[in-house]
Amino acid sequence: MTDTAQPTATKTDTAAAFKTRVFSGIQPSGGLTLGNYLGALKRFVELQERGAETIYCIVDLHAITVWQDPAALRRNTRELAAGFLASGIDPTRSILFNQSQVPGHAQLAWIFNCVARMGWLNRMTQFKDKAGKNRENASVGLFAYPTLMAADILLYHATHVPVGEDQKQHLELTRDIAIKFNHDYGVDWFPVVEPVIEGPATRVMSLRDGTKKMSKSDPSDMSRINLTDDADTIARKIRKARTDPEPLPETLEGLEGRPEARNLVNIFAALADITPEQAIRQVAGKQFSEFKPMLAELAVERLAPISRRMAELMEDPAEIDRILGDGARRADAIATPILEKTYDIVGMLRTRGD
Ligand code: ATP
Ligand code: LTN
Repeated sequence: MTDTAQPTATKTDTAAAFKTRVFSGIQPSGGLTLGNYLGALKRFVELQERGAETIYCIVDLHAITVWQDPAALRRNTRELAAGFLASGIDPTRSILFNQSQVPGHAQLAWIFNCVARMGWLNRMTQFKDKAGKNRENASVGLFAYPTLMAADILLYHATHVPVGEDQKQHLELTRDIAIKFNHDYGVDWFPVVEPVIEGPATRVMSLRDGTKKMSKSDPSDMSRINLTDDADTIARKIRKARTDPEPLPETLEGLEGRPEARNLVNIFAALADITPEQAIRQVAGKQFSEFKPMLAELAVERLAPISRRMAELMEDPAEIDRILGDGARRADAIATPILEKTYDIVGMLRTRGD
């Protein structure tokens, strides 16, 4: 794979005209959860290890669609960078940076605000969930969140986007924006992206309610495992996780209608790097009183080195800043020609000559 994404576009074969390039983002809006790790970070590392060209972004502009205290935002941005690095992202093989350091994201988002339709954004379930009952009081940014996300991806002509299940609708919108832009301007410019939503943990559920996503913004800390939780806290949260009174079934079909049990089995599978089928075979017939300590031990074994490494990295914020700065420069070098060409397609006059 090379580091250019200039399409050799032919009208007939768009997919083949673009090289594989992976892009994904995470918001620095609080601590990382086990959901973020299994649904996103762990997958990001796997793609890096497979040798794909990988670009990972800390989406600070997305974070401010809801209020963020400035000092906390700065700290969370560095802590999230530490989370990426501690999980195995190698800043020499992947590009790691924070979104606001590459101005093209906001610039392309504006163009996409003029491509996307109000009706499309009105259907976004994340907006409805996050805005809650009082929509009049939601920020305009929260409504336009998906156009900025489309810009993140298309600014690099990314072709593959690993995310958790909850982001599927936003990726469909990204495809719609690319298609409409190409159609409106009569070009074959933006690729139609492929969502990469794979593995046993695309939707890790809350430990308190197996029908709700594990979320960093859930008011109950007992609902989630944070990457920074210590061993005792992880064990206590798993011990107290909601379950049902039945022992674990022999087959995956037996988890039907048992969302909490299914969630714990899926988490076990993802942490152990096995399939849910293999996981259920290992734990079939066990009571939760036996399975939960097994799961807790595995979770501590997998997460403790990550949280230890995060703490070490946080002791040297200057090094984190250096890595993000270097990543931003490399990202910008890919983004700028794509943005310039996009402005040209749209008809923006460029006369500064610099
Ligand atoms: P919030 O829960 O506050 O909305 P979030 O953690 O969903 O925040 P992000 O930080 O932007 O939002 O998510 C980063 C990545 O983690 C995305 O790819 C998202 O799909 C994934 N992710 C988040 N929660 C889960 C989960 N419970 N299970 C699997 N993947 C998840
Ligand atoms: N909306 C995503 C975060 C995000 C993202 C992206 C993910 C912002 N831009 C581009 C993939 C590609 C979320 O998880 N809440």
